[in-house]
Amino acid sequence: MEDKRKQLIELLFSNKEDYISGQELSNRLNISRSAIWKHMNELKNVGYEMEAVTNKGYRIIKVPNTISEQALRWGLDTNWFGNLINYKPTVGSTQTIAHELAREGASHGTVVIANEQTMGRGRLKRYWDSTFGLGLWFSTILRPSSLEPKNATQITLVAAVAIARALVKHEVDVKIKWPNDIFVGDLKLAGILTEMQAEQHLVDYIILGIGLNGNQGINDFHPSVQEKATSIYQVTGEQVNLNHIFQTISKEFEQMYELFLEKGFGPIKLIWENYAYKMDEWITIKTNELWEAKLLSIQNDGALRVKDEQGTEHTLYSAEILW
Ligand code: BT5
Repeated sequence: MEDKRKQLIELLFSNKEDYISGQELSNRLNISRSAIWKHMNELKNVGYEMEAVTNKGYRIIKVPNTISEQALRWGLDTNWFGNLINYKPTVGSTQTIAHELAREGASHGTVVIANEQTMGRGRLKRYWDSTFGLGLWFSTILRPSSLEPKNATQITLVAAVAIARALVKHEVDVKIKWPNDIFVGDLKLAGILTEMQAEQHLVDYIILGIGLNGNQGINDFHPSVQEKATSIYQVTGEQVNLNHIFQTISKEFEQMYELFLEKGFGPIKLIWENYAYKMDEWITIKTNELWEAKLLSIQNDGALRVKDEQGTEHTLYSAEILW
C-alpha cells in the first residue's frame, strides 16, 4: 500500500511537466483505476495538490508545506542521501534515534527527521529549540570508510558549506560562523551537531545533526533564544516549503561530501572562506585572558587561523570566541 503510493508519487514526479493518464498509471503500477483514485485522495489529504484534466490525466502542482515522508521524498534528487527516510512526528532527539539505528547497522545516508523534538540538543548538551512543524530537525548517518577520526570535525564544515549554498539557492544570504553556526546578520538561523563513533584509526559512523529554523515568527521561539535566533520566514517575509529546503540541502551536502572525500578539504575550505562570518574582522578571544585578533582563515584540520595585535598568528581549536 505504502509502496504503491511511493511509486505513484515517483511516477507523477518524473512526469512533472506533463499529464499522465489514469490508465497509464494503472498499467504501470499494476493496480486498478479506482485504487489509483483512492491513493490520489490520500495524497490530497496530506497536502498534495493535483490537477486532473479530462482526456489528459493527472499532474502534480503542489507538494505540502508540512513535512512527511512522501513529501520529503517527492523530488529528492540524490544518489544516497535520504535513501532511507525515517520520519517521526515527535521525538526526543533525532540524534539519539540515529545513533540507535547506526548501531543496528543502518546504511550510509539514512535520515531521521521529525516535526518536533522535545529534547533537541546542541553541543555540550545545550538546549536546541525545535518547535512543531516550523523547522527542519534531522540527523543523517554517514559512514565515510576512508576518513580518519582526526579529520571528522571537517564534516561539520562540509555541512556548513552545503547549508549555505542550499540557502543561497532559496534566496537567503547566510554566513557561516565558525565552527557550526549558520547566521543571517547577527542571528542564528541553523546549527550543526556532528557526533562520531570511532575505534582507533577507523570511523565507525558519524551522525550529522542539522537544525534549521524555517517558518517561526519571533514568538514561536523559546524565550531563551528569541533574541539570538531567526528563521527563513523572518528573513524573507515568506513561508517556505520545508520539504524543498530539505531536498536542496540533501543534494548540496551529497555533492560537497563527495568533493571532500575525493579532493580533500582544500576545495571545501575555499568555499567556506567565501561564506565566513567576520572574515578579516577583529574578534575577541577568551583563553586565559581576553585578547583581540583578526580572523584570517581556517586550516585544513578545520581549526581557525587568527592574527593578534602584535602580528603573531595563532591556531584556535576550541577557544571561546566572543563574536
Ligand atoms: C548547535 O549547537 O547549534 C547544534 C544544533 C543541532 C540541532 C540538531 S536538530 C536535529 C539534531 N537533533 C538534535 O537533538 N540536535 C540536532 P550549539 O552551537 O551548542 O548551539 C546551541 C545554542 O543555540 C543554544 O545554547 C541556544 O543559545 C541557541 N539555540 C537553541 N535553539 C535554537 C534555535 N532553534 N535557533 C537558533 N538558536 C538556537
